[in-house]
Amino acid sequence: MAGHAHHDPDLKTADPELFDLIEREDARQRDSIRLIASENYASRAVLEATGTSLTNKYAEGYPGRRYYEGMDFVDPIERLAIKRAKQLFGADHANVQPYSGSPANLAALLALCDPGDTIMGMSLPSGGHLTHGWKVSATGIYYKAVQYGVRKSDRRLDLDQVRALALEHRPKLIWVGHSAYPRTVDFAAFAEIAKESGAYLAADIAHIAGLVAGGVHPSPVPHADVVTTTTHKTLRGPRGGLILCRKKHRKAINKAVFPGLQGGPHNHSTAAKAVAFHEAMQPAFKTYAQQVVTNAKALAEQLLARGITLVTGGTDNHLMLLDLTNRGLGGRHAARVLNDCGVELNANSIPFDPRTPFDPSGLRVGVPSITSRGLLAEHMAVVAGFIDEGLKGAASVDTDGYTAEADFVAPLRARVQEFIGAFPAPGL
Ligand code: DSN
Repeated sequence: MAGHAHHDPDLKTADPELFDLIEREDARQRDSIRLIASENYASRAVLEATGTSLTNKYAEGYPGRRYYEGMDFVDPIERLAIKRAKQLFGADHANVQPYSGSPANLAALLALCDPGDTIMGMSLPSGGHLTHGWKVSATGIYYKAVQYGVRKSDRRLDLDQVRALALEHRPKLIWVGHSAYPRTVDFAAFAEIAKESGAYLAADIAHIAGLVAGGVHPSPVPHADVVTTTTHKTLRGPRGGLILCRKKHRKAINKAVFPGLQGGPHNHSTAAKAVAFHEAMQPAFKTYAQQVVTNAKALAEQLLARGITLVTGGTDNHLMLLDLTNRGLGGRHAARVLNDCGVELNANSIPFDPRTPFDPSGLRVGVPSITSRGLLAEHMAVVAGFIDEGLKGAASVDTDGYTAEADFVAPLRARVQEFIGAFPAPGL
């Protein structure tokens, strides 16, 4: 005799309100040109792995040394994820448990530094990340953070400044990495500076992990003590984090992630990370990574041809920063108008920005998502045209009085939707 009748309806039946919101988000992602540089479309296989029974299981500890029973399948899953991450990036060790990029970065600091130590990182307004020591982040509160930036003349990383600051402040650890920098990073040069100043080198490749995995951006793995990343940006995996490190830091990194910072790992994410690492080892992913860089260059050219200013004049990676100063537009207003037109991107500070971080002078544009939908270089003229039209629309209306009812919005949105609708969105 079975126990209680087990009422287990599907989501649509159990929670129609929530189901409807998710359906509408699916449609929004299908119908817009998604240009947020840190986003992507995960594959159906990745999404499937995240929605499994693995979410039911606690697994504090590491494979073979857990604090819970029932590890028959969770251990092999985590071992597989670790093996694939090491193989994909050619690393000595991988910790696949970080919940996301910020916890991964905090774990790297916990492993290699003591509270109050001096650390160095690229400043947020120059294109760095909060967790590289920005003042409102735990990494800027618990550590003495020295921040480097970009050169005024060309808005590129100033390695002379990095070296001078490192020799002056003798940080325990130097971060290299960015979330809004459109150029290739010279990890070997950073490693030289770290060595000269007696610092550990930590590389945060969250934005470019897929480019590194696909061989179109140099890898920091041979140069850095620790490499952190998210798994959901150019790498196209589930939301999550990953730490790679040299053998000698393995124990410290593992201890920092658990029990230092986190409790039970999210096994459903671990499994989905394993799927993504497997996908990233296929020849098709190399083609994808190459296409990302090709598309970014093509889009940059098309934007420049329309008189749009790009910080550093172009891009080497998956993203570009538009400087709206000469269009007399604020980033926030421009981003809002473009979003209403079906072109999703984010307002972003530009180096030496005269405006505030909440309403900065720039827009950040990335091509990982549209490349996942199969757009090629030849399509970038259309995308640039939509951006240009949206910006002209934004400039034609009063910022305060603007609503999505403005005349130009609906027709442009319809054309955007028709264009992007021809490219199937993975996973949806
Ligand atoms: N939020 C990410 C980005 O958009 O770049 C960085 O953490």
